[in-house]
Amino acid sequence: MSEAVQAYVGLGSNLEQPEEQLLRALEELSRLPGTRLSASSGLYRNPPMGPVPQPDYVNAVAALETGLSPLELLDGLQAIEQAHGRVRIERWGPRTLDLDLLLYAERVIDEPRLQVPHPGLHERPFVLYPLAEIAPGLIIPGRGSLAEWLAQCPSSGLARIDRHV
Ligand code: 5RY
Ligand code: CA
Ligand code: CA
Repeated sequence: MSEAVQAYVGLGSNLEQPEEQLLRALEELSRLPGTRLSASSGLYRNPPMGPVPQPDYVNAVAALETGLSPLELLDGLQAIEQAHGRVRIERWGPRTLDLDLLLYAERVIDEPRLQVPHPGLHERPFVLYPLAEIAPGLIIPGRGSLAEWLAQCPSSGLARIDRHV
């Protein structure tokens, strides 16, 4: 796997035992073809952002080393979401599992199916804080350093969940 690259995936859930959804998803990410889980952040409980009233979320970020192309990886993420029984009732509504391809190597991708870096990444505390745990020195292609965005982003409402393991 000499052409393997580093990719970052955001995980979120606010239905049907969110913590368990995320722990299972981390294991499934590590089993994608040609892919290794190189790091994962802690789990953070936090209030929903956006226009839809819904339960609190649990969010985390995973670092993958993968030989999959961006669209192959996206297919893999969507297959895992489906396996978690994700159903779309409304845009930005509650979900059993959401997996977002946040970053893929240093690539900037702007296609109908896939935008990388993820368009919301740099302004969402539930992405920035867990990402900073596993990749503090990261540069977000086209947007600058993670540290600078983090400094402008209040951590209010984010509670790291103790994993009694
Ligand atoms: C804003 C709008 C829509 C932020 C804004 C979305 C999650 C968003 C969420 C999640 C938490 C959504 C997308 N301004 N809230 N809201 N975690 N996803 N905490 O994963 F994120 S819908
Ligand atoms: Ca999302
Ligand atoms: Ca998504």
